[in-house]
Amino acid sequence: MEVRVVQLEDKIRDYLGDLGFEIYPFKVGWYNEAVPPAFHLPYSENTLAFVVLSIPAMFDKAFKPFLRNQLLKKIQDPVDQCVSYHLSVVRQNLADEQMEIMYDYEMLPNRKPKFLAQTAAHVAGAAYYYQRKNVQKDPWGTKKIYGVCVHPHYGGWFAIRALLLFPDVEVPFLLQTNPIDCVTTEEERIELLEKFNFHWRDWSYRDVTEVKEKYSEEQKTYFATPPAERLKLLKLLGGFQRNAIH
Ligand code: B12
Repeated sequence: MEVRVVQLEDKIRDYLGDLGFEIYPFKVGWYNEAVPPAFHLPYSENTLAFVVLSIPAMFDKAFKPFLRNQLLKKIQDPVDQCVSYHLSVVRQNLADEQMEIMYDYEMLPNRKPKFLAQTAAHVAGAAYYYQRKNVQKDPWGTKKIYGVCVHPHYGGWFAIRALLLFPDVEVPFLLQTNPIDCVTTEEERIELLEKFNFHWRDWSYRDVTEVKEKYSEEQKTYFATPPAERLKLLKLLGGFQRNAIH
C-alpha cells in the first residue's frame, strides 16, 4: 500500500515538476480538523490528497508553451486553462485511479470556496499560513485582516492552484510535516499582514523573506493586468499565440 502511494506521488511529481508545479501530500483528516464543518471535504479522514502549487517557473515552462500549442477559450482565464489542461493529463496518466480535482477558484452553491487553499497548503507542510491570530499584540482593531501563506523558497511568489483527491486511497500511515515558519518575529508578521492586506498591488508582501526565484517582469505584467484584459495583452505580446483566440 505504502509503495503504491509513493509510486503515485512520484508519477504526479515527474510530470508536474518539469512544468513549474509542486505537489504536497496530505490526509483529508488534517484539513478537516482545522476548519469548521461547513468547509469539510466530503471524504473520510484517511483519504489521500495533494495540494498543487505553481512556482515562478510555471510561466515559462507550462504557460508559454500552452499558449503556443493550445487553443484558448475566451470565457476562462488562460492560466486556469493551462492548469486544468495539465491536471487533466495527470488524470489520464493515472487512468486506473479514481481522482478528483478541485480548483482554487471553484465555489460551492452557497458561494463558499470548495476548499481553503491556504489551510490546505499549511496542513500539507507546503507553506506556512500566517493569520491574524499568529500575532500577539494585534494593532488592527475592528479591521478585517486576511491571512497569507509564505513559501520557504519562493516567499509570496507562488499560487495555490488545486487539490487532487484520491477517494479510493487510504493513507493512515502518512506522517504530517509542519510547514517551515520563515516569518518568525512579531514585527515581521505584522509587516507581512499589512503588506498583504493594504499594499498587495505593489508585490511587497511576496518579498518579506529572502527568495530563491521570483516572477519575471513579463510574468508580473501579466498578473498585474486585470483578468478581463489578459487576452488582449497576450495578443499584444504576439508570437505567443499561434492559433486564433476563440
Ligand atoms: C475569496 C478570496 C479573496 C477575497 C476575500 C479574502 C479572504 N481571505 O476571505 C478577496 C477578493 C478580498 C481576495 C483578495 C486577495 N487575494 Co484571495 N482568495 C480568495 C479565495 C478564493 C478564498 C478565500 C476565502 O474565502 N477564505 C475564507 C476564510 C474564512 O478563510 P480563512 O480566513 O483562511 O479562515 C479559515 C482558517 O482560519 C481555518 N483555520 C482555523 N484555525 C486554523 C488553524 C490553522 C493552523 C490553519 C492552517 C487553519 C485554520 O478556518 C477558517 C475557516 O473557518 C482564495 C482561494 C481559495 N480557494 O482558498 C484566494 C487566495 C486566498 N487569495 C490570494 C491572493 C494572492 C489574493 C490577493 C493578493 C489578490 C491576488 N489574487 O493577487 C488579494 C489580497 C487580499 C487583499 N488585500 O485584498 C491567494 C493567497 C496566496 C497566499 N500566498 O496566501 C489565494 C490562496 C489564491 C491562490 N490561488 O493562491 N481573495
